[in-house]
Amino acid sequence: MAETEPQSPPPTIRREDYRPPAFLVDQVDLHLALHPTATRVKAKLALRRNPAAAPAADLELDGEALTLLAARLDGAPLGADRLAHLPGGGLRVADVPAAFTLETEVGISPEANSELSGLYLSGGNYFTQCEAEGFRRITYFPDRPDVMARYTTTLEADRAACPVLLSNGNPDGAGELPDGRHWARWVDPHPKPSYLFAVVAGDLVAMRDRFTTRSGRKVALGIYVRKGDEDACGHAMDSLKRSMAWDEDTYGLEYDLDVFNIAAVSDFNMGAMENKGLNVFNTKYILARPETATDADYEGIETVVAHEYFHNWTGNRVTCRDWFQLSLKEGLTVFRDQHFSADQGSAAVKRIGDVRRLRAAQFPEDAGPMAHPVRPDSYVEINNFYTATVYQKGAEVVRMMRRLIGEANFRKGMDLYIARHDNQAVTIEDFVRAMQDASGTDLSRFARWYAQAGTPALRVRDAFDKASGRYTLTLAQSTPPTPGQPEKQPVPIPVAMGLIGPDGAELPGAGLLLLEEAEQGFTFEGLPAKPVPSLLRGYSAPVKLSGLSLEQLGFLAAHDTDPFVRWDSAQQYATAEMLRLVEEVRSQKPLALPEGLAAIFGAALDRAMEDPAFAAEALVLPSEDFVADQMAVADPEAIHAMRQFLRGALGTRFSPRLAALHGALEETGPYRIDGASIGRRALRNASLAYLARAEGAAGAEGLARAEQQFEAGRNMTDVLAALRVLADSDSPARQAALDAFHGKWRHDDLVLDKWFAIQASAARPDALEAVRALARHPDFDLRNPNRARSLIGAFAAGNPARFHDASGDGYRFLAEMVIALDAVNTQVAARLVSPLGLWKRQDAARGALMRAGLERILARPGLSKGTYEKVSKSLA
Ligand code: 0A1
Ligand code: ZN
Repeated sequence: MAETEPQSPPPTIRREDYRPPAFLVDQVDLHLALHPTATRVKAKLALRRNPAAAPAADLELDGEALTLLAARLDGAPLGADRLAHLPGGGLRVADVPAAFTLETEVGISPEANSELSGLYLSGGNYFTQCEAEGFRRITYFPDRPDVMARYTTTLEADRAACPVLLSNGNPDGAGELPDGRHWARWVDPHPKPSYLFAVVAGDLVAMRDRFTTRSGRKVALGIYVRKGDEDACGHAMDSLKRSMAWDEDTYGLEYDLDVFNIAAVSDFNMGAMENKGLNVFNTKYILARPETATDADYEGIETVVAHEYFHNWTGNRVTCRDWFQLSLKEGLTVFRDQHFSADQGSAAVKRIGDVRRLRAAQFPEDAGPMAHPVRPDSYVEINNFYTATVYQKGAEVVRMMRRLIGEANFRKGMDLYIARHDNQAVTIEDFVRAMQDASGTDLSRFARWYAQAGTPALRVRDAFDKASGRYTLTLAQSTPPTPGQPEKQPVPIPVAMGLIGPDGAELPGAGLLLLEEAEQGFTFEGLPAKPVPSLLRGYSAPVKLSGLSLEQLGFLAAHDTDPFVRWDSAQQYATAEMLRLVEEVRSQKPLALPEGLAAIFGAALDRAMEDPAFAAEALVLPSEDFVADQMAVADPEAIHAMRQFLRGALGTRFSPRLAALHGALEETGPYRIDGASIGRRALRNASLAYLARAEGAAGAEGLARAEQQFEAGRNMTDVLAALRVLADSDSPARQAALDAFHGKWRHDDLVLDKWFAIQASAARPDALEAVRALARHPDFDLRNPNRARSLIGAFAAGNPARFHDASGDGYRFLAEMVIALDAVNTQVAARLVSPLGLWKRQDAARGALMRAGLERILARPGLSKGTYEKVSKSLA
């Protein structure tokens, strides 16, 4: 047998190498005859040479996993002398005229498509996913976002198997065909990039509604799901209508087609996709019933439905010139969905959740081997750059810009951006320029936020001169080096702030400081006494603030008028105490509950009923990963022991009040998903979790309450919170509860995902064994991304104590799973690599074991380029 050829590494794509496309496509006429293993795709493209590009004699089209059946140029068949297959699957047509039509016919197999990119089957129905580069798996095409074309799509399929035939745009006829087949045509009047193309076909049913835009356009809304799920679309539909109204009210942006359809699919690589007029959603972000969906699920649906809808303007009408500009649509659209959700309920609680997610996902990315700017400079596999940095940090950058130029100017800037660039594929510079021109503010330095990776550290010092009443705040910034960027420049950091007097009253002087240099002093005159500075109100910049004393943090936690700073100061206070306790665990000292922390916790309980949603956030201790991120060398065992100790000690100390809250907040009425009800359930379940960890009788009472709450089964939020408490305990009721849950929900995929995830993230000593057994469970399916993530992702990213087991078994498990998955679905495989990449944070022994896991993956012959990129960069 021949030796395997040594593989040459896949090429790196660089932003600086961008060249305009040699050919443009004005019109695309597609005809898809759907068949599970032999779908035929006919494409007729009206092409012309791009006057803005260097002239080329040959046309090169992207293609992947296509079988070419026929090709014609201006009606004449193209022979082998004019056609060449390119490495990777593309097609070259030699010697083409300045303008022409190209017709191709290809064969594809949706059934063989486990990658879930291009046209694939899920539960017998057809779906497409074309972002970023999936359209080339459907037909030969210049598959890049700066080629915008008008599409008509005709679908043909067996009527019994596929009564529903959907594509982008407006419907334009349908009819019968011989042999039980039928057809439908869709016309999309708006030019679009190929990544927004979509087809959905199969045996689906629709929940329907209507929306009239403010200029009077009547839009037919449809959410397509599998039979039996029609009753679970109400929240998604309601979220959609609220999103449509919000975008009109907030940005004057109206919907632009006669239909807006959403189709839900159980096999999907991401959350959802904004295809023009036909969004495709992971069922996780559509289906919700009180018995099956948690409050977090309801919130996720609202956010993701809004996000995809908002893309219609920020992404679809104005799109990206190339994939380096991804944050142009994603950062802006995340900012818009965050703003929308904040407007639907408590803005402060929403902001706290968003910042928590930023710190949990983006900060580690920015400090790890994959760190990249919001606008990356290079990539190997673009699918690896749908990251927390591009999405969440990108949204923070837009938010900062809005704070700098003001709300009214930001709105003007949005209007200008859309007026200038409607139906264009543009760059981040174009967006910043619109904001600059509309506001008259020079944003050239601010643009560094898009170019520089790494989380800036912001350090504060202060001084007070009693005699003159002058108070000086000195702010200093520095950004750590990241791969490929050893030196960093200062970035403009907007610091929203206030001053709090010793009596807790807000003093004059609140406002916005702009730190533009490495270090700057800001003075405040005429103060009667030394104030405590309240900094980064509303989290005005995505930076790590330090320099306040424990005393100042405790004071802000109690007195600040800004709810975000109140919450964050308590978190920072807890973090400092937790870091101290970790050292005590390491030197085997007995641990004691820090009284300052107990006081903050007690005060949060005292005020809990004023704002239960806020209180629920305030009661949660910083996560184990967050604490690890603050250490030079993490110690997962010690961190876990410390945090478990604290949870138990707080539960014990406050058990009467926790029990009282749990009792008082019991719901008797119907399930409601308004912010107030969600907040009360969150507070009640946070109380339960502490109570169940208390020592002695209180803890036993907590577990008994959990059992009762599990059995009462009023809604999935309460059931799951109770099950989580039991799954994390040694209660004899634990296994029975897990079994009962499985027995009841084994036929509901989304609920079963929760059952897998709860066990994978339970920090019991036997967790990995349980996870390995679950990977062999008949209900486990590596091919389903939600299921794979619920087990593997929940363990590797959500169970630090067990993933980092000193034996290295957790790392070995993840490496095995990534290897198995890479043969099935490379996108999901590559995403799951991330936890192994953070080996620099661990001690030398763990670091070596983590690297061994990465090396094992890398040694695998035939590894995909996406997984290769993640693993090789993680080892560098
Ligand atoms: N644009 C979508 C995200 C998305 C990206 C890639 C996908 O397939 C590989 C699917 C969805 C969004 O931001 O929601
Ligand atoms: Zn998006």
